Amino acid sequence: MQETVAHFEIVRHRFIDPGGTPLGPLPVFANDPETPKTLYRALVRTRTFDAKAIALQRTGRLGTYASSLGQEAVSVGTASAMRASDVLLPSFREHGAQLLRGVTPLELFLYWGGDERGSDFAGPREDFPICVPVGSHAPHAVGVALAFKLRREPRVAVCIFGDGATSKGDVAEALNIAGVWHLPVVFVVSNNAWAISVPRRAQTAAETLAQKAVAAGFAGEQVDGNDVVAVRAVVGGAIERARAGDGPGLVEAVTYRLGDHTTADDASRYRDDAEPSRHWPEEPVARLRHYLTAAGVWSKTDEDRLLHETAGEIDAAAAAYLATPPQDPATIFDHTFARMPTDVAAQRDLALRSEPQRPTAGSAT
Ligand SMILES: Cc1ncc(C[n+]2csc(CCOP(=O)(O)OP(=O)(O)O)c2C)c(N)n1
Ligand SMILES: [Mg+2]
Repeated sequence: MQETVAHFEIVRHRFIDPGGTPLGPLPVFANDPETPKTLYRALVRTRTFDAKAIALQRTGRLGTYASSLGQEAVSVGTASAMRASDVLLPSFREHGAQLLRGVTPLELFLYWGGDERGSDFAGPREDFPICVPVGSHAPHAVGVALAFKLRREPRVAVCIFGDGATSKGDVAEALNIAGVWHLPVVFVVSNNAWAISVPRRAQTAAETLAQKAVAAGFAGEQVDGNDVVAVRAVVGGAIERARAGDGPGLVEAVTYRLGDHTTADDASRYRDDAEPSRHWPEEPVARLRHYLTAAGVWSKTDEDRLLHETAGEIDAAAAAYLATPPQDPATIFDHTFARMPTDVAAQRDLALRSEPQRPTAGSAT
């Protein structure tokens, strides 16, 4: 005798096609055109920040930087679905989420310029700093969610990481215990098809990354990660279920990394240039602009004004960053050890004898 003891299926959600055409009724929040317009402004602001960061790095004025080109909708859709009191745990490509949460462009420039004061956010004080060690913030998200549960606070921890991170033990363990403890945490996988030079198909034999949640005992679903309306709706649904006590959720946002992995990478060495060209027509910014234009709520004047204002804001932040005196190099040494080991003390002396400088090339993420 045999019987099927478990079933699962993974659904992919999409509301607006790559040409900007709605595929059916949109989520209720999109009824008021101000909401998609706000999402659009956030997408453009993110892309503008990104371009400026790359320009600064290319001219030796920023450290290594991880571009979010093409992935802005994952960040913006996710952050727009959160309450201010929720906690974001980003990896290193979620500039759009951080900016929408109230981290300033100046703080982000400082961080990517190697100045840790950039992680001391004036706005979202409880959001976590950028996490470069891949997937290592997933267990932290579980800890945050456990605290919320123990304190009976109606808050949700939202953790974003990449497709590559889903192969890490940290992520598998985090998903597992989040399921066991039924915690208010939502994991968003920004599946951009690559983990540096490792393609998605070499990352796991699983058909989807969303089904990794099924193994941990909770729901996983996919969303078109270049459709910001869909990301907001689907991640928002998972967040509100978590807030209501229904346990964790996982959303695999299927997107594409249009740029290099970081400014320290040259993707043409391992990726056929034809591949990003194929994905450009699906990118999220033009998609939403086409939707807004066709809906008659966005004009060329609106677009010109937005580009002008956003460039002004980001240029001013870049100027403020460049005008910020570098942190005293002694601070690197002074806050790590209660009692300074002698070899570190010698390094400290050496560092203090050289002129403080902005990094021209940071270490690769
Ligand atoms: C623990 C750890 N191992 C290796 C690295 C080097 N590294 C940086 S990003 C990356 C790939 C991450 O891929 P993915 O999770 O898909 O995120 P993406 O970069 O595509 O956004 C690797 C291996 C790291 N930062 N941390
Ligand atoms: Mg990736």
